[in-house]
Amino acid sequence: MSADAALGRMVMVIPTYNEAENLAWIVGRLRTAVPTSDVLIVDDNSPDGTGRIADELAAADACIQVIHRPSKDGLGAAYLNGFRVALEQGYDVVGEMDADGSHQPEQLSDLIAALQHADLVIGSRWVPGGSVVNWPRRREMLSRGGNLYARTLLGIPVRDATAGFRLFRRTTLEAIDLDHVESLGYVFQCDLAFRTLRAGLRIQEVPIEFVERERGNSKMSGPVAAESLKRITRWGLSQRRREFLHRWSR
Ligand SMILES: Nc1nc2c(ncn2[C@@H]2O[C@H](COP(=O)(O)OP(=O)(O)O)[C@@H](O)[C@H]2O)c(=O)[nH]1
Ligand SMILES: [Mg+2]
Repeated sequence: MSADAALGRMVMVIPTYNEAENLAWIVGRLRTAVPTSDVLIVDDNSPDGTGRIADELAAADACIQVIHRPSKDGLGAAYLNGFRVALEQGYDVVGEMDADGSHQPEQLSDLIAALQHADLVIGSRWVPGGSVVNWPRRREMLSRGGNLYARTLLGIPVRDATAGFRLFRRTTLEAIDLDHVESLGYVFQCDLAFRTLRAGLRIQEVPIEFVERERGNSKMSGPVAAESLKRITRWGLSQRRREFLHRWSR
C-alpha cells in the first residue's frame, strides 16, 4: 500500500489571486507528481481571469474543483473556506500549496511520508536541508526575522511557522477550532501551527527547496506584515500572562 493510500483520501487546497500565468502549470505538475491527490482551487475573483482557467481545468479533470469567492479577502479567509468544503466532502488529508511554483509538487511525497507519524507536516525552508532559491535578501530577512519573533514570543519549537506548504490530518483541523480563527493574511499559517501545538498534536517539519516565483507578483504587503506583527505580539503577551497567572495560582 502506498503511503498516501494508508492515510486515506487527500486534497490539496490552492488559493489563487492573479495566478493566470501559473495555475495550469502548477496544477499539471501536481496531478503528475501525486495523481492520488485531488485539487481544490480557491479563487478570489482574480481580475486576470484565473477563475476561468480554474473552471477549464475542473471541466477537464473530475479530480479538480473550484471555489469562487466574490472578492480578495486574504489568504486565511480563502483557506478557511477551502478547509470547510474539504471537511464536508470527507477528505482525510487536507493540504496547502501556493499556485506560483514556490512549493514543488515533486517534493510533496516527502510531506506525505512524514504525515504517517505527525498531525501536521510543514514543508520548511529553515530546517537543515531546507533552502530558498532566488529570494531577495529583504524577503529572506523578513521570513527569518518573523519566524524568530514568532518562535520566541509564542514559545513554539517550529522553525518555519509561516510556511504555506503543509499537510493536515482531518482530525487536526477538527481539533483546532477553525470557527474562531480570525487571522486574514499570512499570519494564518502561524495561527494554525500555534493552535495545533496547543491542542497537544504533533508537528513535523520536512526540509523543502522553496523557489521564488518567476511569473506574476507577490501579494505580500505592508498591511499583511503588520497584521502578523500585531497578532503574534498579542498572542505572545496573553501566553505570558497565562503562564504568569498559572505560576501564581499554585
Ligand atoms: N484566494 C486568495 N489567494 C491569495 C490571496 N493572497 C495570496 N494568495 C495566494 O496565495 C499564494 C501565496 O501568495 P504569494 O503572493 O505568492 O506570496 P509570497 O510567496 O509570500 O510572496 C499564491 O498562490 C497567491 O495567489 C488572497 O487574498 N486570496
Ligand atoms: Mg509566492
